[in-house]
Amino acid sequence: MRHTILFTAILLSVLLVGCSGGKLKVTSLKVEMQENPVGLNTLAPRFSWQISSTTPDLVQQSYQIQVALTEEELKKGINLLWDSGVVDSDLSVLIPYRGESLVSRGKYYWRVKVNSNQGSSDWSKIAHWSMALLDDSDWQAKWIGEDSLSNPGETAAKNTRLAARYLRKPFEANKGNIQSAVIYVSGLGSYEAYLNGKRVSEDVLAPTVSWYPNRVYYNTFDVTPLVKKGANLLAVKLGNGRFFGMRESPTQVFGLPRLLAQLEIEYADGSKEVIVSDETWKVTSKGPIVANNEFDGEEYDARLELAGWESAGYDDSSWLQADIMDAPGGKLTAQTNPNLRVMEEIKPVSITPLSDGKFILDMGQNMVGWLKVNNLNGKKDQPITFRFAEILNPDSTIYLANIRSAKVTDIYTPARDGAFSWEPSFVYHGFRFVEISGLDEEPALSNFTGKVVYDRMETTGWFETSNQVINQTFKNAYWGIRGNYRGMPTDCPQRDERQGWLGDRATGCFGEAFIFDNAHLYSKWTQDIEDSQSPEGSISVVSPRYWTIYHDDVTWPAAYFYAAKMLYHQYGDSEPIRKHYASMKRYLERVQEVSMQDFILTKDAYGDWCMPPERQELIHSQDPARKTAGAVLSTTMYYSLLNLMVEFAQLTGNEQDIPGFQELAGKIREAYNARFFNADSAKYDNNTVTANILSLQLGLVPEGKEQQVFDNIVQKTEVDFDGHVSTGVLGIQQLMRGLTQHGNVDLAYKIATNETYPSWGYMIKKGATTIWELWNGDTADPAMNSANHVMLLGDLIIWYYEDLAGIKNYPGSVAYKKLWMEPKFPEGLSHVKASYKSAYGEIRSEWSRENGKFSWNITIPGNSSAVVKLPKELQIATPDQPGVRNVTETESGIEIVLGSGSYTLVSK
Ligand code: RAM
Repeated sequence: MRHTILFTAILLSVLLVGCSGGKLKVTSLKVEMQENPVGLNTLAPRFSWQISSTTPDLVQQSYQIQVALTEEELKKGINLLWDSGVVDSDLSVLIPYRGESLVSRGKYYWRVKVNSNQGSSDWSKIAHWSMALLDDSDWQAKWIGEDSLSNPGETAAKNTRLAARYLRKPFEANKGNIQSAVIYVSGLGSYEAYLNGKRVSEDVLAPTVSWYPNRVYYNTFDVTPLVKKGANLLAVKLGNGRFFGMRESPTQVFGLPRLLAQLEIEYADGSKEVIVSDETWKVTSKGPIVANNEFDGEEYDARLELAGWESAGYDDSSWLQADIMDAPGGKLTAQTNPNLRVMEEIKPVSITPLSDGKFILDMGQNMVGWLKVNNLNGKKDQPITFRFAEILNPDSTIYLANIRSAKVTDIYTPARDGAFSWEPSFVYHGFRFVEISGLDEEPALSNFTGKVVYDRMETTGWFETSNQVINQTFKNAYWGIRGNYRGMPTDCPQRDERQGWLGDRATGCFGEAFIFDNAHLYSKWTQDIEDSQSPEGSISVVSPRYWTIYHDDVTWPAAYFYAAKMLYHQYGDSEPIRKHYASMKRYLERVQEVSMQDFILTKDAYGDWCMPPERQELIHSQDPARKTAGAVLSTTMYYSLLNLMVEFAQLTGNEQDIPGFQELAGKIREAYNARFFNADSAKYDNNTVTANILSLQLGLVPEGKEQQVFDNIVQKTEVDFDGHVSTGVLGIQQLMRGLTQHGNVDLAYKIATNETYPSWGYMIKKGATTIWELWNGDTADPAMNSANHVMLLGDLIIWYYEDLAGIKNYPGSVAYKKLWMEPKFPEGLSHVKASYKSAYGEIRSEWSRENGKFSWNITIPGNSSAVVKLPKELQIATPDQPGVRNVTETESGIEIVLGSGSYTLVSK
């Protein structure tokens, strides 16, 4: 064993970064987890902040929050709407407002002051937030649009086709000096709004998608700098988005695009003016965007440009009077998850001419967003066509077989000879390669920019090791995850699907949360799931239910519960659990009613989806020995949901439900083991790794049998699969952590670093820059081989962070208030460098183990702490430095309790 003393004499030295008395700072003020948010809809918004100092072991002892209507009052401490008083507490994350009632449109200022074991802070900087429109009666605007198909080729049938709508409204702002202007706006499917020719925000493809019959989101923007005294012009462009959806279907095509806008201006004297969407607006669909469809692409005819339409002074006399449209039906709701944005720009790496005059552009990376064209030479009336693909055929042409019916084609028709610049407004593509036709000369790389588009959110984590397969897998995951955020987590970004499939994210959402601040996205998605629930309690495995699929299965709907749990665990946000508790309970009861027989859950739809098949050309395995029975999957996962509900019931004051959940869970466990467990061989059912690992990790294995079950998992993996993964998307959710927790991190590491099929490393070997849908994505039937799906990541990212870096919540702790840091050291891995920006601040873990030397840099943010555990063979000397709270030496190793600060543990 590697226990052979690699580290003969290891000395711990705890180095404090900047030991001298550091001033206590309060930073990163957030309301509802956002800095200075605009348009909140909760009456008890929650405050968070971070504290730091250069002296270690910083702990908050009390806080005081104050809220006022103006900065001046707040500074003076007068007319406060809320003064929390000094509250003895070490909590600094998600503290709810408890002051006077908040009102529609209200703008509020707040500050916080803390007391700590290192003294008191000053008052923080002043931060603010504003409220949205809280009542339906606040709305005076009407839904408007152009209520007909009036252009050639337009259709709501099959592959839908429709031109963008352009709407405009001149207005005067003459009543005095403008104090403030706020716009509340929704445009379905997608809108772009302009005030006096300027975009009201950089957001794209707004508002966020929803199940429109139940809910419609609107956005709030402070547009004070854009409104001017005198003549003004409000203009909006409407695209189809998911409202006039991409394919004919009653759950995808809800109606023609429509706008709801209300601009509220307040003058210095307190008087108000409200500009609303109504029949006085003008509309046209005869503009340059002659078609837009997220699957099929955008067609832009520059000859139809409406120069200056978005500014005052444009002659719109030929435009139509806007039609009043029906309200889309759903509850008008202030959107609190950020919209999509262009989050990054990349440059292509090569251009290859083909013999037929076309060119192939290589972005060097499978990305999601669109292509912007810069100063490209075109010819009058000669369309230039862009087709988007993830992969090339061997002859260098683009491979479109895996895109199915999506046409993925943008077309630009120049109005004149010469250079033009352009980018689409209402579509996005998943692509690495672009085929360009219609050019007379070879373009330059500088003619193109890849715009990477996804929900605005912070990148919170980075991860690097001494192993290149792990590093590239992490990068592929990073690109795949963000490429599949579109106001909902999608399965894929390129083919004619792009839906919010639940199963793909059940465990993945947790791993993703280390890399991206996905709190808002997932809490919004849990609402989509409830909005898509059937009256009987069934959950649609695609939510929002643009594809309405109620199977009453368990493994896909489990994502609802797992995502809510993730939000609590990772961010300390218990709101989604509270909000959806009743809906989750309804679902569990429904499934019990229609699927449970003798305490076995019988219904399952997808099996252990996408396990590596016995033949490389297959999508799904046909070999019964590889497949895990549906009832095994449903029953183990249902059992885990009941256990989660026990936790959720505790958290939400629903203790009365607990005995019922526990009793049912007990009976299910018993029935499951009676039916599927062979006590002699310690094998579940047909002994697949998935059957055994789910039973083990979800807690169904009879006490005392765990080791034997685990041995079967190892045996099967090593002998039958030569140290390779054999699971689909279900087994993989527990595999890496399971192998590690039961003592075989080396096997987990082998799986993580394999380069032969099936493995993440194999995908990389075959040129993948994202994660594939299938382990055999290069050889399987193109009907289902997306090159950008994230579901096969399973618990890999969690394993990177928790087990390799040792960044993990202490049992019972949430949001990393207290960490459990016990990295594992697989043979062959010599260093790990990880960072994660938690709600308390940035956590870092960087260890290296080389030539018998061990060194570990740890950073713990202010107001949090960590229990660090290292094995005996590292022979850690008892540390005695500031910040070290406690040291316990046991038979197995050493346990050190650290307060905040930066530490280095080194061997000699
Ligand atoms: C495919 C989707 C998705 C998966 C379902 C079952 O069509 O791409 O990834 O969850 O099937």
